[in-house]
Amino acid sequence: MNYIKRKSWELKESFVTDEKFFNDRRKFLKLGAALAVSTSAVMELAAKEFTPLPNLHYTKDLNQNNLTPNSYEQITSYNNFYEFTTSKKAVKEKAKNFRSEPWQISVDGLVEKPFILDMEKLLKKFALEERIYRFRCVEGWSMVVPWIGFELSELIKYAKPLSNAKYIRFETLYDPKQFPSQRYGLGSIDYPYVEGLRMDEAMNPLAIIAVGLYGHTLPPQNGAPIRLITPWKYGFKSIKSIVKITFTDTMPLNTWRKAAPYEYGFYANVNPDVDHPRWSQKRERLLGKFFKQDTLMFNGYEKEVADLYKDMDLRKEF
Ligand SMILES: Nc1nc2c(c(=O)[nH]1)N[C@H]1C(S)=C(S)[C@@H](COP(=O)(O)O)O[C@H]1N2
Ligand SMILES: [Mo]
Repeated sequence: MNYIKRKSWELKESFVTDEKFFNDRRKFLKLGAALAVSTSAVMELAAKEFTPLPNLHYTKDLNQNNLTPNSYEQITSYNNFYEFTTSKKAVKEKAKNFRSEPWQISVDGLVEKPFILDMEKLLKKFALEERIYRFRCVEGWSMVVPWIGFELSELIKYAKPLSNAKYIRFETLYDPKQFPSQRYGLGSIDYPYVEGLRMDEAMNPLAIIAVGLYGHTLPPQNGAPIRLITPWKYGFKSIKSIVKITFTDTMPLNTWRKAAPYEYGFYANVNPDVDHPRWSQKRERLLGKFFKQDTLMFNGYEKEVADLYKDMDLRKEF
């Protein structure tokens, strides 16, 4: 681990989060002197948050949209992963012993030949790149994440789907031993978690298979070891911990649509003009910000994806 980073992390842990100590200005200044650094330098160091050192090789995103990523801490401490718990702040702790190694993904359905992909092999087969994307949960919060992954279209080409394959269906691991909600039937959804895309959506260059964030392999709470990311759609489309990919000619019944069809559709495109039946989708709270910001059509990716839906009534097919 990088020395400076570790030092800042330790400072944060041992001193600054200790409010009593922090508030005792005299002691604090004495400490500053002892360390032979100014108070502001201590505070600046302390303000830096933990980010793991990269363990993946990847090409950097040029970040032409000039997005400012949320911190690693924010992205990995506030999660939706119902298999562990419905409490966003508790996922990280409940998921910490998740075994995502070894991991296999079966690819089947309307393909030339079904096959099984080893996670290790997959990481060698596809060149990784960083994608800094906006991410908008249907609940009204959002973040900016530097994902590491590869285009879903690459995987599709590799899988050689038949011409009658119109949709792609994804399934999360079913393992009640590891996922408490699968054991106890919690979260008011069916398991395994299922998602799907129309083939032309799946082929869009924005759709990626993510295997990391901040240059490091995905932590369990964010869907280790492999998940989908479709940044123009609400977060629930971005299915985690995938073990099965099926090419099909019928629209997959995705988990949230199955649970509440009047509230969640198949497309789930981010759309500030189509409210959720129980709340407005016009605005969102970016993690770490106090004031809400406007939600953008297709989450700011209109130029890239609007064409996919030009003949659709987005109110009916939400
Ligand atoms: N298997 C599975 N995938 C899932 C979920 C889930 O509960 N289970 N939650 C979804 C929802 S609602 C959101 S907002 C995102 C959250 O991703 P994050 O925790 O990485 O922010 O994951 C999506 N993928
Ligand atoms: Mo979500």
